[in-house]
Amino acid sequence: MRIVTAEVLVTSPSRNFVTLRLTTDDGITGLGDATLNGRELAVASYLNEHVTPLLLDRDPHRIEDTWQFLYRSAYWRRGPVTMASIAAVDMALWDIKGKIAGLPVYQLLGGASRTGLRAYGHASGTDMPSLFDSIRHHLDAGYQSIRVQTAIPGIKAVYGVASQKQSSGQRYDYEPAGRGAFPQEEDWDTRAYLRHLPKVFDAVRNEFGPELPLLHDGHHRMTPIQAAKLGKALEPYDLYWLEDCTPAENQEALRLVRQHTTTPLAIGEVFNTVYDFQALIKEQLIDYVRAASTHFGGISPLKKIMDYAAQYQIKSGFHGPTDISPVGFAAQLHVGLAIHNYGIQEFMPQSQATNTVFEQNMSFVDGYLHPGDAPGIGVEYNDDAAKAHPYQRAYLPFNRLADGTVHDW
Ligand code: KDG
Ligand code: MG
Repeated sequence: MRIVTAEVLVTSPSRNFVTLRLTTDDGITGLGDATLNGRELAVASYLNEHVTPLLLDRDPHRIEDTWQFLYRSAYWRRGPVTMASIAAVDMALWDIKGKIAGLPVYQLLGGASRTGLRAYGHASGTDMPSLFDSIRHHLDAGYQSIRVQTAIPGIKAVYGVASQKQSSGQRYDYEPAGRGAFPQEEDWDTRAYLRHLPKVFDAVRNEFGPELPLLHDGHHRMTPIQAAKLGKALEPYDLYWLEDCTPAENQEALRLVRQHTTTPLAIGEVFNTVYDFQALIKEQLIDYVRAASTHFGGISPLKKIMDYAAQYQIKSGFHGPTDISPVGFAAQLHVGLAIHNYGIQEFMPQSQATNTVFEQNMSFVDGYLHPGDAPGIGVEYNDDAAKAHPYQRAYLPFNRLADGTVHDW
């Protein structure tokens, strides 16, 4: 068996997606997600110019060999563009292998370790009543774990607060990347955030009681000592996790944070290789691995990092915003179903237009996700629907402090 075509498909149903489709000489197709929010065409170009020509005539069964060949033969290793490209190839090959075997990918990874995958949803509000409404809305929709993001007095728009207006005047809904020629500028004040957030969690616990698992995303904005202070301040509210409390590239920061707080820590949505997690796992500086199949080199390395993490009782919390396409999302559901050390899955539903382009088998019932039992990854690409949505330039926002300094977004 050999690969005869390799197509890079770019579509923008309500946001941009890059998908790789491989076809074998038997006519079996495999899909992989290569979406890198705000830098989509760099990955499309990397795939088109440097990867797809190498895939033709290769045996699609050789997933590990193809992964190692693409990783090592590039010489210039790692980085989000390279690893999203390799991820797409890896996923597409697992999809093909599953279709050949007539089995969903989770069966090839060892079979199901559970019946469903607990998911958390994104509640947010500009004030306490709207936040409570949003939490109730998520509970009514079946979510049994809730991420809480809130507006901060004095700050115009904050990551994750759906009802706020972006600087463009549009609602800051699920997708933070704004279509347009230039990234939108937002404002930020960490001291105001640190003063406000514990009050919000205090109110949420009083309203919803001690049982409900609550999560929060700090989105890389604190210094280590600020993150330590926040972790300590939130301890009475028993968070499931505090995510991305500091910028992820300074991994030593987590040592300092860990010395000061027992609030569980999750990090790694911007990591792209197992090496980024090496020290964090070995030194038990985190509790949850936030990698996403799409930005981490695919299904194969995601399974490997979770097997490594299992030795240290560290669990999964794979990144699942809408910039992980339905293909990448389903791919990591297969991993989550198979591994023993599953924790929780972030779930942000896609738009109707996206769900028309990507035909899926996934289900979400009573707060639990399942990738379905279709052979392979379980997602098909509707070319006709995709063609109606050409690429549109879009950028993630950036932050400036009151004195004009650029800050982590
Ligand atoms: O493209 C950026 C998003 O993936 C990111 O802002 C989402 O932090 C995020 C999350 O936890 O979902
Ligand atoms: Mg995050």
